[in-house]
Amino acid sequence: QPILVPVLGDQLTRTLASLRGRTKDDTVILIMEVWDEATYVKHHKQKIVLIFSAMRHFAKELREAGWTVDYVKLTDEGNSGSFTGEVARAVERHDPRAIHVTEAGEWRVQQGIEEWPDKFACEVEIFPDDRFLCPIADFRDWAEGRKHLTMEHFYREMRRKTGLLMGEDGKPVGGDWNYDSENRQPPKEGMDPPAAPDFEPDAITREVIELVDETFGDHFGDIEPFRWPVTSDEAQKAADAFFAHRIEKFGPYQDAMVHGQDDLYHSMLSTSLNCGLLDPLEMCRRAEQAYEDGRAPLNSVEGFIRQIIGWREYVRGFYWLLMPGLESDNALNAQRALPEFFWTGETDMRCLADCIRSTREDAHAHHIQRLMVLGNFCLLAGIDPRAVQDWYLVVYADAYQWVELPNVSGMILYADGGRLATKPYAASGNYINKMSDYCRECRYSVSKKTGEDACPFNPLYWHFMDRYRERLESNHRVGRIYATWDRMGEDKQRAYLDTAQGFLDSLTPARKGWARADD
Ligand code: FAD
Ligand code: DLZ
Ligand code: SF4
Repeated sequence: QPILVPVLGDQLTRTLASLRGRTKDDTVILIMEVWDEATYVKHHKQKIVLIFSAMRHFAKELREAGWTVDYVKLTDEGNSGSFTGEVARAVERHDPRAIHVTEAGEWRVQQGIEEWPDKFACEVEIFPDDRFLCPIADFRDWAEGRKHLTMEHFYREMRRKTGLLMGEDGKPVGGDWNYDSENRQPPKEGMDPPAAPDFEPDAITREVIELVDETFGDHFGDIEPFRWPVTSDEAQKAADAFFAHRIEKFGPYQDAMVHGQDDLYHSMLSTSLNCGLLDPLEMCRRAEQAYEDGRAPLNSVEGFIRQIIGWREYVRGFYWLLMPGLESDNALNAQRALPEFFWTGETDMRCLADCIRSTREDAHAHHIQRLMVLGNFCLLAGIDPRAVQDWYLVVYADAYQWVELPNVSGMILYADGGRLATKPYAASGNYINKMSDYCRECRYSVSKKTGEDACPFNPLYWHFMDRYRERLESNHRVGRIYATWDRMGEDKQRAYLDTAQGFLDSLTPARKGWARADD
């Protein structure tokens, strides 16, 4: 009797906890394309292509290395459509003595796995996912008794724990923990970052593209050109290119936005990290090496490492700490429907239109686009958190709920009541103008505050501040802004509020069925 090892679509790692230590002659690895996962939201077509193709390539590599892989295709006869259903069928086929599975990344899936010991007669062992550097229990311990879950404090512990950028004396290399103040440069005129590599679809990917096009043709997003890495070799090549050509300027231009340029100096590694093709700690060590070799400055390298052992680990711990409540949190009681233009890109707001274009074309937008353009809009306009969560989960190829939800509910919407961020990241058009070239050719004027031609972010900002005065005035990081508001006088305030209200009333709500078949 073999041991059955189900491997989920974001567990495509040879050293996965449940695979480590297994021997080829008594193991059956089960990989399943299932309807439920492909449709619990209507994922961007490229996200499904990426995951199915990466799963098929992973199975091929394992077989070539001598493993027994039971691979269930979406269209296989009898496919039950769910993980539990497919494990049940595999138990019938293989009569295993035990099931070994690594815990799921997402709460929804983990709930299902936790029922397996009752459902199946054989032993079920659930392994912690140690591709993450901070075990869920350690995050809980860290969080216990803390009023504020400040990422920076967590990050410093992770630096100490991993030894990354730490001197012999236990102090951070360079003397500071954080070089963020050096990492906020606006884009330079004529900036021309070396392009991130594209990966041509091979026969396996082409077959998946056809399948997805036929089966999920009504899902959001362009299916081609498809350029994501789908094997660990390709992902390593993407990483090589980043560490050779782009990490140097990663830090300074991390927050910059340029119309039509989607990658800039970003690593473009999240899709590979999240489905298991790359190891996060190894990526951080490579960044550290680039600093030690003098190929990249400390602010870039520290910035990159902080995103991974800081933010990435932090949001994952935060997710497991606060689920399932986090999904329904709505501290600001935001109720507005998502505008239709989030799906069509048809808006005169040039910044939003460009971010949505990149999202549609590549299933990607970089961090500051997600945060300060798309996210800031949703915050200011008071969009219902559930609709925003669904959108982010659908549209990005790197989106899994464990990383999407804390970013959406905590970082952009303040829907968690301020447990992740100490203040809402609300900004007027001025921020976008400073950090991008969007405003120059926009139909709206970023310098106008009220009236038809005013950049909508300007009146929306004050509309938001006014709406939440009672809650925000006592926040020491925002409260002072109300003195400015009060100095404006009633007429000006009225003009702001009326312009914002007029704009909000003009928004067309998204039609049903974009994010979920049954919404
Ligand atoms: P880089 O800019 O090169 O950063 C390096 C790595 O750091 C990323 O690959 C990622 O693994 C990690 N990282 C950076 N910022 C974050 C963050 N805030 N949270 C977690 N990890 C981070 N990232 C996802 O992987 N999946 C998501 O579903 C996702 N949803 C987001 C939603 C919102 C509202 C916001 C504001 C951010 C979201 N992010 C998400 C974080 C971030 O935008 C992406 O990780 C990043 O844009 C991916 O591109 P990159 O690999 O070039 O990142
Ligand atoms: C996102 C996704 C999709 C679209 N399809 C599958 C699938 O058919 N089979 C699978 O194993 N995984 C898929 N995934 C990724 C899973 O949703 C992911 O593994 C879980 O969310 C982890 O909790
Ligand atoms: Fe965006 Fe306003 Fe600038 Fe237009 S003017 S690009 S809407 S910030």
